[in-house]
Amino acid sequence: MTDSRCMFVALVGQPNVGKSTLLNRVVGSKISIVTPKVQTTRTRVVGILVRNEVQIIFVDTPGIFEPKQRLQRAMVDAAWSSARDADCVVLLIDANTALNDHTYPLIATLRKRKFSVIAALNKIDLTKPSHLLRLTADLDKESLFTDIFMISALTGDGVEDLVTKLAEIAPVGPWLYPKDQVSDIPLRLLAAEITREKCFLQLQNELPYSAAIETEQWTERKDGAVRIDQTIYVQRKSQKMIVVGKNGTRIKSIGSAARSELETVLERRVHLFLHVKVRHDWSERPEHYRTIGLDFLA
Ligand SMILES: Nc1nc2c(ncn2[C@@H]2O[C@H](COP(=O)(O)OP(=O)(O)OP(=O)(O)O)[C@@H](O)[C@H]2O)c(=O)[nH]1
Ligand SMILES: [Mg+2]
Repeated sequence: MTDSRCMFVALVGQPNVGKSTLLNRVVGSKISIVTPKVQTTRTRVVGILVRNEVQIIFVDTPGIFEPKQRLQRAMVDAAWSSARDADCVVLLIDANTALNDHTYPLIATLRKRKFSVIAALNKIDLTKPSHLLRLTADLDKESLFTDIFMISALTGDGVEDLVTKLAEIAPVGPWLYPKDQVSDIPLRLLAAEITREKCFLQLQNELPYSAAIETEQWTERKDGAVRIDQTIYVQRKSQKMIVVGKNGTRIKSIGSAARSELETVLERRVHLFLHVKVRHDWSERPEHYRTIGLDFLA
């Protein structure tokens, strides 16, 4: 292809601002999990979009916050390293908030880099116009953003304008992925992420943060179905009891929600077997970080 163009766009922002929702929206399929809880995304997730001669590679990142534990540090580190490697950063801001002690340090860090930064005010479906105007004026004062978009990743409002802008500014260069590819996430990891999403949605409070999911086996069956065996690692025995639930009801319900979504994503029948194990130190084990694509930071 002549004059092909290609660009890496990192989606960064505080936890829960809608980065993963936007990624799924732009590529038109669910590749990054979404929940109402903060710190859902743990690693970088790539979504690829083709517009005429342009390939835009979106990188969804874990939310940026003040990390305390090792896993959180690795998550924030992965977010910043994706931003460093990008041609352009889209800083997502929840349009219902004001610039604050969490946003200013983010803006200050982005200012130090040489890539262009676009602001996207998300969740405008919930925002009063007067508030939007004030927030836009405050962002404008920062003299950092080449553009400020107002979007709703949930409804799709304004997203097309953002994508059009990105396609315009993409530099000349060869495509890095085949034309039809929408992500580079391995299926085993995607399957584990789907189960993790259901754990986030069905388990209360801190429990989902203490859980990690691994796809242990992936067995193709002669009838075209696939058998997937996964382990949910929790850190304490009491957590295992909660995940399993009375007479196994909770784990059954998590499994059935995950299986149903897996069947949609994989377009085939799925037999999902979930096992729960206590491994109190999973968040201290380097191999776990490798499995989900994070660096283990000393
Ligand atoms: N009303 C509304 N809700 C949204 C919008 N975008 C995202 N959400 C909701 O906000 C919550 C968080 O969305 P995510 O996409 O998981 O946010 P995130 O920035 O990826 O979060 P982390 O991975 O934790 O950093 C979910 O409940 C979404 O449904 C939007 O445009 N409007
Ligand atoms: Mg996310």
